[in-house]
Amino acid sequence: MTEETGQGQTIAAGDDAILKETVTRIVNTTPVTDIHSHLYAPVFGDLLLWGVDELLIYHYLIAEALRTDTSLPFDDFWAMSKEEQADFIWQTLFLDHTPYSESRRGVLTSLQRLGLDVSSRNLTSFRKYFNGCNIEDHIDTVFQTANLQAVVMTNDPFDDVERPVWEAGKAVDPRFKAALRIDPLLNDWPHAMSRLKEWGYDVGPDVAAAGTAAEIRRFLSDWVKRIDALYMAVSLPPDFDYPDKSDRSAVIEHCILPVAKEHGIPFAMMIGVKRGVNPALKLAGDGVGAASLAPVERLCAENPDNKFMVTMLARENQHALCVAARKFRNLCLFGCWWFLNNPTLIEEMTRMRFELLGSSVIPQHSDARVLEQVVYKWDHSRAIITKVLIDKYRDLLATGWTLQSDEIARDAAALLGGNFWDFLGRDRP
Ligand code: FIX
Ligand code: ZN
Repeated sequence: MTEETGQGQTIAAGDDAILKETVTRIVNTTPVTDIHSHLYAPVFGDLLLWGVDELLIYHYLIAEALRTDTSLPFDDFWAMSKEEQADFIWQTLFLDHTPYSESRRGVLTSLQRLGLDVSSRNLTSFRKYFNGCNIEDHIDTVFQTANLQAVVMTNDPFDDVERPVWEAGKAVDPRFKAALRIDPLLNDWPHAMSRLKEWGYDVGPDVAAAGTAAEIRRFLSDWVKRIDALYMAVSLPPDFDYPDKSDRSAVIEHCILPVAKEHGIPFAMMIGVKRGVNPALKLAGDGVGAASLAPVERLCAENPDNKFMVTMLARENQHALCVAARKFRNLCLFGCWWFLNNPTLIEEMTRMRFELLGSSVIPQHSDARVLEQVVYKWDHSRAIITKVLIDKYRDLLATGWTLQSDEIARDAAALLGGNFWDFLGRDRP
């Protein structure tokens, strides 16, 4: 039985059609904060990737195309122009074979939701549409279509194209938020050391030496402030351990943890990527491996005043990660990362997370590298979150509990962004 109250509509057991309609409407109309992407604000120029050719040469699709047409040597693919690569991928993955893999379906969802007729199979007409777009207006269209409120970039001070834009102090479109990405600092100290020296930081080979650690902290603090970083982030291999005798552990202990604590920002760890399993595939050549939860547990236990965000790449790690999140309130679990961003695995992970953590999780991020990808990534994930929520609410109603539609709206707002802002201790936008 349903009725209107001060908290919206009351939904009880048996109101299945109303439950489905209400959850679907609310999840679809709740704006998202996308907490991890590789998108850039327009001020970064060519770093902002967009358009159908970029969609087609997404590294997820490169991996699929080069295993589907095995006659093309990798080097010949890399020698092609961007447009030639896109032509090859379109022909191989969409015309010569049926495009039902998640990444291929994703291209079609994005094009369709932007108003293009994918049944035409006419790449030339898709190119024409994008050639006619003004980027500023197009960003508005994409944000509206995806119902996206804000997107967090991946900002790398070691990137020679990106760094000067920040150093020039140019204004950044406020919908694009910053995250300080520091992989070289943690995964390749000798290289990072030479760069830091170049930029005027007095560092040496021994990270734990007081002077060097202080200078690394100064570098981190300078960048956190310069870009107003919402968090500091790193991707880590499956054999990540902490503490150990590595430079990485020393940087975490002496530099990252104190700086993160001082600025009140989380340290985000993305664990389980094996970089360059097949180097011939370049950006498409990374793999996955199961990791240990022990370093995450130790970091959370030993540093209760630090905040940690964690996502893991291996399916095998998902259950233990949920359990760890139950133990540590300073641990925020997020997203279905990369090879997990497929409907089967998103659904499995979302169910498990809702069952173990209720609404205290960030179920998804897009990891979009190309602007229009946010449309499909959020369309596909919203549908799964909706489906799982309906099931969980239905089970709840079976106990005799009743639900207010405002409570469903509260849950959706938390899951699609609110939890992130709350964890940061910042106001929701
Ligand atoms: O390290 C990361 O942030 C990864 O997401 C990327 O390196 C990866 O290439 C990617 O795009 C995955 O979706
Ligand atoms: Zn990423």
